[in-house]
Amino acid sequence: MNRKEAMHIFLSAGIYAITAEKLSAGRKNLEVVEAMLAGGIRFLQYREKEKNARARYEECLALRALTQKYHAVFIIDDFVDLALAVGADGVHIGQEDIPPEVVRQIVGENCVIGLSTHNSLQLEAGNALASVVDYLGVGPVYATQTKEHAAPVAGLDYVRYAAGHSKLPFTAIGGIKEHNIIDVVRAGAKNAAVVSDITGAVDIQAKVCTLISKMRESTFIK
Ligand code: TZP
Ligand code: MG
Repeated sequence: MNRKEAMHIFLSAGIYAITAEKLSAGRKNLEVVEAMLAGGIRFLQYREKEKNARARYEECLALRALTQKYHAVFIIDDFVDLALAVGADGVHIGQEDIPPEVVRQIVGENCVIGLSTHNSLQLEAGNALASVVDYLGVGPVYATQTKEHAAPVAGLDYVRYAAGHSKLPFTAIGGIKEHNIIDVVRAGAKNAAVVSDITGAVDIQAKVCTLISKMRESTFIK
């Protein structure tokens, strides 16, 4: 799909799911992603820092085919070469990765670029890149065990700041779970990225359905 269509899905998806095989109760990414898609996930990030490049490539080829079947957006965390190699829809980069302008030169115009931000300064720098970057990550909203060396908790205050100041659509991330997602929406997030609450769920499909409906519900009552 093209970049515009992918970002349309970002805006309507509500939940942005991210893989974490280590936090998937012994299940493989492929099985976990099948359940995510069956539950209604349409925006997915492959985040796998510890496997070797060949293993990531093989896995992403299978995930690309699967996400295509569901017409879901497929984003790769960190690895621009991997995103190009498997024909992913986009790439997600952090503050310490290759600069977004350079990533744009590499991937071309038809590829989504997401950029993580952790504070208002980084958000303003993201605003200055609004013609290069498609969406921002905003967090960590709450403490998380999922990301090693995560930035200090930025809290709901940072979500409120992003809701008021971001020129780009954004996803809130970090410690977001079924019990607190309503607070994140009330702080102004229209998209929430969830890792361990989904990958660790006994019934992933049911968890995804619950998160999506809570997201929709709370958007209405806001
Ligand atoms: N970036 C900021 S927090 C985070 C990432 C990748 C991990 C969020 O994981 P969880 O399990 O939803 O707290
Ligand atoms: Mg990264």
